[in-house]
Amino acid sequence: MERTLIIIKPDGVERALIGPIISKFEQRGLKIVGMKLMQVSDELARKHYAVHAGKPFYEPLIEYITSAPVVVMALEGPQAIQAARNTIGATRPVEAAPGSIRGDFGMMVGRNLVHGSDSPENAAAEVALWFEPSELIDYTRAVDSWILE
Ligand code: DAT
Ligand code: MG
Repeated sequence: MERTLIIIKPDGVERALIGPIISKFEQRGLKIVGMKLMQVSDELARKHYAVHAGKPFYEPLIEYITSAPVVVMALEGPQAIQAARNTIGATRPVEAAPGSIRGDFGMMVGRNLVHGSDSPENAAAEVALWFEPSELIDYTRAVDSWILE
């Protein structure tokens, strides 16, 4: 089992797309093990996007992610990182497949609606950065045997 960190970015919250975005992950079969609405601080934004520090889009990215509340989730499932990335779609929404979140709802890279961790190492670090252990809930869904072989 893997866990991955998902952020519904400020445009997703402001555009009233929280429900449709969560539905994509829920319908896929990914299990929500943590979820909260929060205003991201400048400090947390810079930690989360540290890998992009110095790039031309870094400051606009920090401004964007701190510009309105976000919904942050930890999702669990087999190969959850790859499954979630595919459900989110390509970084540039015009290149994202129809049916993906960015492909269905997005137009531009700087308003691409969702973040998803990109590797097991980053997923573990990001889940730990955004959630306290006590905010992550272990439970079994009654439908799990219909989703997981
Ligand atoms: P992703 O969010 O698909 O993992 P990433 O980690 O490469 O993409 O970049 C993080 C975010 O930074 C991305 O969602 C949007 C922004 N970004 C990335 N590359 C960009 C670019 N060339 N121009 C503008 N914004 C960019
Ligand atoms: Mg990334």
